[in-house]
Amino acid sequence: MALATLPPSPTLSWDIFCRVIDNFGDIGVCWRLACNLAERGQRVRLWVDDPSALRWMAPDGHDGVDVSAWLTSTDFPPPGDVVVEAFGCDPAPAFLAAMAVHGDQARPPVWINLEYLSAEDYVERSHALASPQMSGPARGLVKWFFYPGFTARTGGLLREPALASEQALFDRAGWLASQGLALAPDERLVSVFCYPGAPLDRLVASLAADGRPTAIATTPGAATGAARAALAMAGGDAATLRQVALPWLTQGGYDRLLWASDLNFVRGEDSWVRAQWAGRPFIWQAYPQEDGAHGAKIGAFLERSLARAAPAAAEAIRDWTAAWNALDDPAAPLPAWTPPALDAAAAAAQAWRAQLLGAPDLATRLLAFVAEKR
Ligand code: TRH
Repeated sequence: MALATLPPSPTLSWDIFCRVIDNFGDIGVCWRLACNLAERGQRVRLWVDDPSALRWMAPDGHDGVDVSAWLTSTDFPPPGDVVVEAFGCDPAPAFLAAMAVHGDQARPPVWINLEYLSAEDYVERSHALASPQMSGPARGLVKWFFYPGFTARTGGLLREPALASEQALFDRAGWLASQGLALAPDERLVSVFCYPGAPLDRLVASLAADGRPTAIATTPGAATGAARAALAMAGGDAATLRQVALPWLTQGGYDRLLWASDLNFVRGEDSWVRAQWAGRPFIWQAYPQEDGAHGAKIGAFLERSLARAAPAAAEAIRDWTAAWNALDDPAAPLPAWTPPALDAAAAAAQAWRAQLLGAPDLATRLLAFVAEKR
C-alpha cells in the first residue's frame, strides 16, 4: 500500500530503550526510529544510557522525541502503550514490573524486541514470533520479535516519508561547496566510513592506478587515520588523490555525503541502509563478528541485492566487498573504479533502491503490527 493511502495510526505513547554498546548504530537506529514514529504523530520517549553521540548526530533534536537518561537510578514513569527494546538491551527490571501490572491501563503495553538487520533467511522465520515471559519481573507478558529485513515477510527498512522529496531537492554542488568539498571538473568523490582494519591501502592503490583525480572524504576515527597512513605510504604514486578529513556530520549531513559521492564505503547497519537509499555505488563492511558470522550476513545480502545486477557490476561489488571485509586473498587484484564500472554499479544501486522503495517502510509495518497486537 502506498504510504499516502494508509489510514492514520492512533496516537500512542512509545518507550524506546537503547543501550549504546559500541560505535554508533544502536543510537543511530533508535534515534531514526523515534523520529520516524514522531513524524507519524506518535508520542516517543527515547531512554538511552549514553546519548552523547546525539550531540553531533542530531544537535537540533526532534520536537516529538523526548530523550531521557537511562540510569540505574532512573525512577521511570508508568510505561506507555508500546515498549521497544532495541537489540535485546533488557529494559530496567522496575520498568518491566510496571509493564506487568500496567497500572490503570486496560491492557499491558505491546512489547517489541527490535532486532538487527539481516538479509539471511532466518529473519523471515523469526520475524513476528512471540516470546511469552514465564518468569522474572515481566512474567505473564509477551515479548514480540520484530526483525528488520528486505522482504514482505519481515519488518522492512527504516525510511522517513520525506526522503524521496529531500533527495529530489538536493543541490549537490551547493552542498559540496558548503562542506569545503568543491570538486575539480572530473574529480571522483569517494566517501569512507569504516572499522579499523579496512584495507585503505588497497583502495588508495586502486584509485591511484587509473590516474583519475579523486577526493577521498573520510569520517572521523578509523577511516581518517587509515586513509592518511595509506596516502603517506603511497607517496608520489597517489599524486592524483587527495583526502578530505570530515568532522562528524549530522545524520542528514551524512546522508547528503552519501548522495553526493560517486562511491560510498559504509559499515554496520544504519549507514548501510542509508547507502541503499542513496542509490549510489556502495561497498558495505559488516560489523566484524568473532565467529565469522558476518560472512554469511554479507553473502545473503549480496545474493539479494545483486540478483538483477549486470554481471560486471555484480562481480566488481562482490570482489570489493570480499576485500573490504578481509574475506579474500589480499594479493588478489581488484577491479578498477573506471567511469563505466561506476556507471554499472550505480545502475545496480538505483535498481535495488527502486525495488526497496516499492515496499512499506519499517515504521509503517511496526504501527500496523502494534495495532494488531493491542
Ligand atoms: O557506528 P556503526 O558501526 O554502528 C554499529 C552497527 O550499527 C552494528 O550493527 C552494531 O552492532 C554496532 O554499532 C553496535 O555503524 P552504523 O550502524 O552505520 O551507525 C552509524 C550511525 O552514525 C548512523 O546512524 C549514521 C551516523 N553518522 C552520522 O550521523 N554522521 C556521520 O558523520 C557518520 C559517519 C555517521
